[in-house]
Amino acid sequence: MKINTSEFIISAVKKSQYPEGGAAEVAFVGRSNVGKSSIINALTNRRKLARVSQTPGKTRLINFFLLNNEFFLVDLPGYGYAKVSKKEKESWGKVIETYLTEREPLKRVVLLVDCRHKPTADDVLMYNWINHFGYDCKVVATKRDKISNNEVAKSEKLIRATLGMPKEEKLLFFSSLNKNGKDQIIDELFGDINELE
Ligand SMILES: Nc1nc2c(ncn2[C@@H]2O[C@H](COP(=O)(O)OP(=O)(O)O)[C@@H](O)[C@H]2O)c(=O)[nH]1
Ligand SMILES: [Mg+2]
Repeated sequence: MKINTSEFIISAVKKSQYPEGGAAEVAFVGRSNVGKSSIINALTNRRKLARVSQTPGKTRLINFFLLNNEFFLVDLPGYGYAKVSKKEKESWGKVIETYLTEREPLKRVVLLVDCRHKPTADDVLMYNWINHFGYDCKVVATKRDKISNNEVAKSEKLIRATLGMPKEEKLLFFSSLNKNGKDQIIDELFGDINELE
């Protein structure tokens, strides 16, 4: 599959702002600063589709991007940024929860984790949530360029064990810097989008 077009549609907080029409959705979620905006830009071949921010924790909205005029890539607010108030964290939680619990067109959630670190308690919670609500889940380890080839196996083992991923579930590695294996990642994340229940 190829991503030919990508178009920002809307930033939403409330359900009433989500796009209508029922096109399938693939949501991206992860800790703030995990590289979510970067991978969205890399996969869509756009420099600034999702703003890459040096200051984490700035995105509080759900951004909907229409890809190939066919399906939505949904950018969920990052979680786990330490320097925000408890109240703000709760409001993000609500925004994400509302979307994840009540979004019929949502077919898959892509959980991003940093390949250099053990997934956090929030990552584990998110992974369990995605599975609990019955969405297909793909885990992508970001910033692959930051570790050596030798370190990949160790990273994979730690991520799998911490999240409790079943053996048959793939763990994908990606670098938004060198974009190695981009076509394969696109196929894995979007190729079967119209076949998912
Ligand atoms: N080396 C490297 N840096 C990355 C990669 N992806 C993101 N970054 C950097 O990590 C920081 C956070 O990235 P961003 O995409 O804004 O993360 P977000 O908060 O999850 O949207 C930025 O400084 C990026 O340049 C990657 O694959 N490799
Ligand atoms: Mg971002």
